[in-house]
Amino acid sequence: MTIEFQVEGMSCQHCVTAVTNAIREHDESARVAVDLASGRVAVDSAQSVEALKAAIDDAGYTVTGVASGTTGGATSGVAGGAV
Ligand SMILES: [Cu+2]
Repeated sequence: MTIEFQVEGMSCQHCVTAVTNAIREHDESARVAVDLASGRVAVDSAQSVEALKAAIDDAGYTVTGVASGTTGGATSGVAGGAV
């Protein structure tokens, strides 16, 4: 499942690496794609949204939004809500 997080506080490549590593610590096989400009972190993982959000939080960044199940582009199900 692909989960998209909106993350605040990432400002450079170091932050991208920190967030990526934090997620990988929870799920070695997770695929992580970070768009620094928009602050979006797309994670393809079997882990729960809560666990992934906690990993990002623990790395020192703030998750301001979550959208899951967005494969194919159309947002459906739980989107944009507070977690
Ligand atoms: Cu940085």
